[in-house]
Amino acid sequence: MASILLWLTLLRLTGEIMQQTLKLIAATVLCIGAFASQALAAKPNVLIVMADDCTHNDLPMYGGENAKTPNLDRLASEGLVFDRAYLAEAICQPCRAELYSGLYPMSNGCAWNHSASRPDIQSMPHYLGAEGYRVGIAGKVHVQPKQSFPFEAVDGFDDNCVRDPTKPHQLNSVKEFMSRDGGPFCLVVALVEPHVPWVMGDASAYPPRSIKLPPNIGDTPETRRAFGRYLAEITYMDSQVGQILETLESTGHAEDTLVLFTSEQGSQFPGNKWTNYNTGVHTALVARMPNVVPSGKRTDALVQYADVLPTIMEMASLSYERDWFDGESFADVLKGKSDQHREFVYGTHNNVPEGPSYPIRSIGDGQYHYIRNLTNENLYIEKHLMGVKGDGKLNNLYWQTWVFDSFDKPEVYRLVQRYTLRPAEELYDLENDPYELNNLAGSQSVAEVQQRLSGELDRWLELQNDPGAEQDTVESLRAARQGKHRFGPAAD
Ligand SMILES: [Ca+2]
Repeated sequence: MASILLWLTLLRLTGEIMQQTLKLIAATVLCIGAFASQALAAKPNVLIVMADDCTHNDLPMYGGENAKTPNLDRLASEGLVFDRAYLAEAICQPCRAELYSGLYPMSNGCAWNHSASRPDIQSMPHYLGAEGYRVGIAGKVHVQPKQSFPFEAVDGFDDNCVRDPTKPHQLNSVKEFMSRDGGPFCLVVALVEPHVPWVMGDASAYPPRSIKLPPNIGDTPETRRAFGRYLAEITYMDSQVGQILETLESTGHAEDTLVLFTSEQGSQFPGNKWTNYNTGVHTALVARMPNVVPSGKRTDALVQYADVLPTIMEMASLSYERDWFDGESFADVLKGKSDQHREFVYGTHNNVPEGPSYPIRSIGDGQYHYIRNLTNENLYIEKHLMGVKGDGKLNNLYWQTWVFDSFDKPEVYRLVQRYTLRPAEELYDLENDPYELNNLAGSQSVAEVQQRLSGELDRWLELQNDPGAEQDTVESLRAARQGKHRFGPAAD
């Protein structure tokens, strides 16, 4: 009898233990479930929309006095506008390689247009893909080789800068990519406006005579006509931004997506793209994410394209090693916790194959911008401005009118001179001279600034293992195209 009682007691105890264990398992499962859903919420989608060859301060949000951009204005009112965002090299391919890899041109290997990054580097698709992201690109890709940038191709947008106006873009594939199950998305939509040829949009909305040309643009009738076509493409680009954001909204992801808009580098007009001037390397950057990124605010934080990928990693709570990137995360700026980031932004220009060798290096601290022209005894020539090839749409003819009008227009002559014949060193106060028309280099009043920026530029060039003029050669470009990069930190 006693043994039966003992047996029953044991059985009850075992039952209780079992019950408690089951409760514990259930609680653990619930807890894991809750953590998993929290972790999922911590991985936002990312949508990067890029313009192409759009000078940042031709946009109204940066003081542009001509272009109409209602969609970008609305995005700016909903997000955070960066007043001091830069890229290292004001040409399509190198700046994209920097953005997607988080590495400066010398580090990722793409320091010339139409070249290639190192075949062993990792980029956005690798780092985010390893963390469960679907990483896609629609439109212009223009980075090489494929193994360094294994984006999923998303249809619907022209991938060629030379846009065919008879083939409209369509948003079905973008929508499908955003809506698809299977992890968060990171999607780049790289538009090809307002890159030449300027064939999209309604140029009649910008009558040449009513345009207020920026002070670094030569005032000739042909330039005014071209500028009107460029402005029409900016407005067309803006309408695409609006449609892409509407598509995001329609998928229900407007709230859990970090949206970044950037203008890429400056326009084809002389003194912007292909130069390290402020209208070349200074880019528009707007970030939006409801309840995370402050809305309707601006920041002076100094940031650079190499910072964007580590920023996305931090915004998604993904761990990474500091030495994976040259850039550093500015997530604290995005979250409204800080208004400061870098002390300096750095720039490079190699002119081959866009024209004869003309290496430029530069550095900025937000207010002052120091530019070093390494072979300034040579003429600066950009072959795409000569208009000798094509039908004049891609290789525009306005530059010849600058040269022609130099005869009796001193202000145009000065711009031609500024463009083709440069001093060894240039220093500008961007706060008072954003178009960089008054070179302060050598002035006693800014001697300390020049020394500080010049010294820091030297330090950076050494870190980058940059050989200077020797890099801007056909041989170096050819080696890079073959994946046999001759210089740079990774070549050691
Ligand atoms: Ca471009």
